[in-house]
Amino acid sequence: IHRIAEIRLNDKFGITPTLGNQVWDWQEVLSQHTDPGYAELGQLTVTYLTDAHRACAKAISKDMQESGCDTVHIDAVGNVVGRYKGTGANPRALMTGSHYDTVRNGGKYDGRLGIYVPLACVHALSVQGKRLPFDLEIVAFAEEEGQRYKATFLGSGALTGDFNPAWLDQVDAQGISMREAMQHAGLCVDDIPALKRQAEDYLGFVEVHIEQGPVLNELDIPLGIVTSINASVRFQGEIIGMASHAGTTPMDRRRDAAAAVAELMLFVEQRAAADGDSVGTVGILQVPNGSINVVPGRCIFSLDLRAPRDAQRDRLASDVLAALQSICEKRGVHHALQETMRASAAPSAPEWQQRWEDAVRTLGVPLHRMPSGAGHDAMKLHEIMPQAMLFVRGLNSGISHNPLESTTSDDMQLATEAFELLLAQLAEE
Ligand code: HGY
Ligand code: MN
Ligand code: MN
Ligand code: MN
Repeated sequence: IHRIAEIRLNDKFGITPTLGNQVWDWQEVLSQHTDPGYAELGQLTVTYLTDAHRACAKAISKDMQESGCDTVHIDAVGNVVGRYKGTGANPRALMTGSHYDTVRNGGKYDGRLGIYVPLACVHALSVQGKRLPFDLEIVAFAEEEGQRYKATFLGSGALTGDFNPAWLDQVDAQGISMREAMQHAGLCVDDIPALKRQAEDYLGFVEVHIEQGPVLNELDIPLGIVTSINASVRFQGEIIGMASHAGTTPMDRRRDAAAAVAELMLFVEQRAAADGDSVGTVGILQVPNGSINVVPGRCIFSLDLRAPRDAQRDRLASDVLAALQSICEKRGVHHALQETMRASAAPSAPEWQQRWEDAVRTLGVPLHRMPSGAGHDAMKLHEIMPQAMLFVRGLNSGISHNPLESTTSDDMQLATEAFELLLAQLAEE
């Protein structure tokens, strides 16, 4: 751990040595809220607009209020928005934040770290009675993971004008529509279009996030500078074959839907690997009402394909879809496929990447630039304003989307110090 002597940035901002512990504590409290059925398993799952999700929104609102945010509100899609007013010298605000929903059986830090690191800085400024020349707007995005509904980046998308009204009619596994879930949560659907932010009102967007990979851990570097967020595309689909008797159907007479997906899965694995820096995942492979003695007649599956550049992603996707077509023809099965998300690569804005680099350099932390294989809210805000991200090292080889996801309060402290330095530098500009 690179211990850094306490730094006096200048007469305006001090570094508070306990911020890392405060971020740690906030996240521990927040991780107590989990969806029904997961608590007894000791698993963290907070999906869009469940009671646990609403409890998280309330907890984050309280933390924002207690940290000195001048205004805190929950917006029409469930984002929690806290604003720490500036002196008004600069009419444009700096936006920051990340998401508070999780994947099923996820980790405590994915998303949440990016809410609490900036909030710890607001708390330190507020305690010192300091004001920045610009407003700082912290957004806890309500939905990024697309778990309960296929509506990835819904929270940040609402701010960029990308909320898709068709999402309202999607139903979850219990048959509850998003519209009903919003009504149950007291959210007003009609107010969603007004959430769109105007680019001219903002300086930019910065996001702190755990790396969710092994690179910083292996380099033993606590912070990383994100150069670009990879392009991605996601599909949900199903293959329809013919259910038949497992004992009497000869192997050359089967229309096995699951075997077709399995063959596709192996194609995705070797085709993505062939690029070297693409990734392809079949994360969902389900035989609905499957039986041990029935050849699968249906198989539901997902595709998640990513690459550093849009064109590379598109080549990967077209090869995978061509393979799907030929596998289906060969096996006499059919497929239905729906694209559920597409996001372009989001390069960091040079001036914001530079600010993170200056902050990390001032901390004396070795500089490591790296792409993000994971998608982040920053790639949505990228569509309307300049953005850049800071990665925080994860333990356990940076494993994520897994309860083993973890980092240290020391590294949280360094991330908070880097954020304070970025704010201080911006305030000087
Ligand atoms: O899947 C992702 O990249 C992000 O964690 N939503
Ligand atoms: Mn995630
Ligand atoms: Mn995330
Ligand atoms: Mn029988």
